[in-house]
Amino acid sequence: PKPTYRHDYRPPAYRVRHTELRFDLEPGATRVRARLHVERHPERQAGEPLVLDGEQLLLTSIAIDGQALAEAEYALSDTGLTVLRPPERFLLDTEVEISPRENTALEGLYLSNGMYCTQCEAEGFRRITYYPDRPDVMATFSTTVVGDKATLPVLLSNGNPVERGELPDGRHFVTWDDPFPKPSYLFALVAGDLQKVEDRFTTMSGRDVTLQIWVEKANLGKTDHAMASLKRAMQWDEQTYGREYDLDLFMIVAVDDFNMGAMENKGLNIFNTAAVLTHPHTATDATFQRVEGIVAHEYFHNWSGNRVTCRDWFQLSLKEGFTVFRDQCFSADVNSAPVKRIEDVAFFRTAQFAEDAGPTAHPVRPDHYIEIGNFYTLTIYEKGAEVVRMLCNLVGWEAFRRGSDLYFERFDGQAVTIEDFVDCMAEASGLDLSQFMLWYSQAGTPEIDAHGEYDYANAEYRLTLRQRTPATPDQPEKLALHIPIRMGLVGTKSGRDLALTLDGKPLDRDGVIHLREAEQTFVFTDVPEAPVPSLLRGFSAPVQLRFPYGREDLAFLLANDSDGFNRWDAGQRLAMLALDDLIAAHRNGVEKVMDPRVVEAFRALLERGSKDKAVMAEMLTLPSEAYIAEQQPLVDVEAIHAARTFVEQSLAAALSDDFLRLYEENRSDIPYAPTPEQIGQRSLKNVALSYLMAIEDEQAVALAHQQFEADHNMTDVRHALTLLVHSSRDDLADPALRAFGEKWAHEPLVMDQWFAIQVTRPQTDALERVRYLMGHPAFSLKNPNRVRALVGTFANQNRINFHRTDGEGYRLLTDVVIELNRLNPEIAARLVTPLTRWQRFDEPRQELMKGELERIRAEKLSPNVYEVIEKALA
Ligand code: B3K
Ligand code: ZN
Repeated sequence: PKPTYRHDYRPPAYRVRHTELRFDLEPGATRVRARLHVERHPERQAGEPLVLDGEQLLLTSIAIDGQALAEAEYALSDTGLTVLRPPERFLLDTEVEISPRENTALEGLYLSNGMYCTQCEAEGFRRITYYPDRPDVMATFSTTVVGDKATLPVLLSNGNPVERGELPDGRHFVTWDDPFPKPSYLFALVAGDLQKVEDRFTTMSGRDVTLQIWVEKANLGKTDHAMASLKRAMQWDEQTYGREYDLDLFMIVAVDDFNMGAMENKGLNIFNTAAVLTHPHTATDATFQRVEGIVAHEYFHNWSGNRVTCRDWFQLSLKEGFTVFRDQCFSADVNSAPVKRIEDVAFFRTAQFAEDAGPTAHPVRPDHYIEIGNFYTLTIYEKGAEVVRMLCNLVGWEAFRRGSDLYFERFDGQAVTIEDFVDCMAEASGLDLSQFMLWYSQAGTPEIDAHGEYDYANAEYRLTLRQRTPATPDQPEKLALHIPIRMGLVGTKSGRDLALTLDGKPLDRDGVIHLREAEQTFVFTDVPEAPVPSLLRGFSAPVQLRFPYGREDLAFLLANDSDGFNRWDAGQRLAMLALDDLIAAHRNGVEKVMDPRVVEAFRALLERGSKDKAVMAEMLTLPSEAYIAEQQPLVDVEAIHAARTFVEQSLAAALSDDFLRLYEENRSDIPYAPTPEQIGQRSLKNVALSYLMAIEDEQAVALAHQQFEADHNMTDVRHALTLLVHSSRDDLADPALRAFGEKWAHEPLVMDQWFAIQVTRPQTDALERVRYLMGHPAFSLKNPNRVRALVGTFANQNRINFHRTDGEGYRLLTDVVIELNRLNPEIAARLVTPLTRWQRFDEPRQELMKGELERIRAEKLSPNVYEVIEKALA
């Protein structure tokens, strides 16, 4: 497979004005007839060939303006069809045959549990018909779906239904018109035995929109939260961005087999059941919140993605970074804003930092790819969102909103670039954003080394910042970035933020300094008392910032920082210092001793309490093993696990009365609701229970058991079950697991949780369980949710067992990746990720991991897996 380069972009030679499709649905042989209204691009010469993409299609007829083409007039290959000398303007008719039943890659048209559905982004449409399958070709679509009326009573596509009728042989049809020009990646079709839940929304200009969520009958009771989230999102986008919905109908469909969370097809969003269905007894608080965020994300794409789309796939972050930023702000507004930020940053610093430091690191706007399906990454999505957030903070919300209005007005109906977006922001704010553009082209996580000095005699504080971005694959040298750093100086006497004067002027209200050079010193004057600096407040830039804080400084910030995010971060940094010592002790075989200052800081935190219980729960949560690993020069899996367990147990032993009180205070019998208050309360209670169970005394065991048996809601049941299953006592684990598994055998999404809980057990039998459960009737390698729950969870979240020194964890993952390379390359290429991070581990593990990567390389590989393996072994 050959790479595609960003610099090779050329506008298409031909445009498609209108696309007419007709599907005759049959599992093994679906007929697709396409009529494309084609015309030459005005800027391109006459007589150029028309290049259409097409894969795994059987062409049965082709004609131009009603005239069948002779064989010499076109050329067919594995990847497409070329019409050699087309006229200026013409109708192209093709007919192909495809097999949805054989489609296990879940790209294009496939069957999921008896229903037909599509996934076209990025390049799935070429598995449906011959087409210029690129986002800068935008056409209106008219789609007729024909199917068996008994088994496929519901036939859906984009836009509005305009005609329906009966056909011979028990078949029927519906025709859909989508009046908005769209690229092929936003096309969708769904057909099956589905039921709908309906609601309405009136837009700000008075359009009455019908909202429908389509599900299998058994899931009818699980759509309330998604529907409520959709209405909230529609209203939020009107109020916040002035964007309203543009069709009379908005549909969501839930499907079992889906590679991603969801897809923003125009007027017909298709969702993974895991990203849309909820019920208090089957879904946890985290799932409720995830559903809310994804429903909003896909809805927001209607403007940031659909009305204005990407010129080419290198611009993917144009729609994804902006839309993730929009959904993050939405979730922050309708829930606890500080907790949303803490959760997002904790995840980002673990997973995106790891991506940026590994062999698949790439810029927010890549320069080349082999398989675009491999670029739906944390860098494109989450780092892209951080870059948009920095833009918003740099220009201020008002200018950002003006820039956004300008962008949507100027480019409505077009396929554009990241420059087009940033130019609107520059124009609306009058700021020069040229240095800022480096955030889009440079890969890697910038590292900032900071140090400060207080000059008592002159009442000055000098802060020196040095930035450096490490080399990444094919980017050895990096330039200095424009990095906004929000900060404060907290007076050690007053415990308050001191007024900041920089260069004789008060620093702006937000307290942002701009680092633009490799090294810069900022001199703050009129600093009346010695301060502790609070840097990178709210995680104002996606960087790794180091400052030589002492433990007293961190305990002080944990207690006094006015920025909630940095209060949390101070606690994390404090825990990290203690963990570092314990990791060293473990490695050197020295007895571990708990740092009393950490215990005292936690005690003070527990005594102070907090209004926002969810924030409190976050503050009491230790950094994850994955985050700790990310902070180490070389990952010592056992030492990290031992150190973290030791800290948890030490805190539990020293503060068990406080945790017990916290648990009791936050118990509640009121009926479940996914409100921020209830969610915060449950998190805090469950954090307390985790600490209590860390020492597994009789009382803790009894509480966990009671909570499991009470069966009040899935959040509490799942948490209790996890603690029982992860405890050292199989007499607790086995019966609880059995009861849960039997009760939920008919609910695939709950069985996913049952799988995940077992395979994250720290006990040494975890790996054997994975192998055993792969034979469980509820498991299937063909369903991405099952694969993620069982194999993905094991490889990513059970670090001590996945990294077993006998290499069995690596072997297991490799076996699965090899199978999936044939069945579903997109999922295979994602699943292999942990093995690609081999550089981070000790020699023997490196050898084992590379050996497994070589075993994969020896297979006949899909482009997806090929690209990842080549990078990992480069
Ligand atoms: N745009 C889709 C991504 C689908 C890509 C699959 N290869 C989901 C989203 O970001 O909303
Ligand atoms: Zn998206």
